[in-house]
Amino acid sequence: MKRIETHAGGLDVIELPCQVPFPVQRIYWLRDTPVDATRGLHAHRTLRQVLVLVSGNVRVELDNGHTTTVHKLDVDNPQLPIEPVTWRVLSEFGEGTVLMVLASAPYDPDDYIRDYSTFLAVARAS
Ligand code: T46
Repeated sequence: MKRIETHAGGLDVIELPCQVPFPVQRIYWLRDTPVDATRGLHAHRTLRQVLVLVSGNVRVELDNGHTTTVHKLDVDNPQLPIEPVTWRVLSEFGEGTVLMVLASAPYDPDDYIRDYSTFLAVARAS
């Protein structure tokens, strides 16, 4: 993401396709999340995504079935790619956080793995 500062404020740019490692087919954003809410708690079988923090801050835990990493998205660290077969847990949302997501495919409920044991079986078999 290119960040531009002007005397009247900032402007951030994502140019497609060169700055995203897949053709973007869907863009959505998470908003109005209560600060004590937890979102995610699932993995995707094939979907690739890039999280782009627009405002606020959020904690993202990524688990690939073998290791877990924690990412604090904020103004200095606004982007996070998530590859398929990664269990994600989003929590500690700051007040007014808006998290945009660039996704590689249209919405498909069948791509979701919402059961953690099923996720572990898929992750460890791949
Ligand atoms: C992800 C995290 C970061 C749709 O109808 N279309 C859509 O494109 C999406 C993303 C969701 N929905 C429906 C499905 C549910 O009824 O919106 C409702 C909320 O979705 P979900 O509970 O999956 O929301 P989150 O915030 O837990 O997860 C979302 C994405 O689903 C997921 O892919 O990685 O944001």
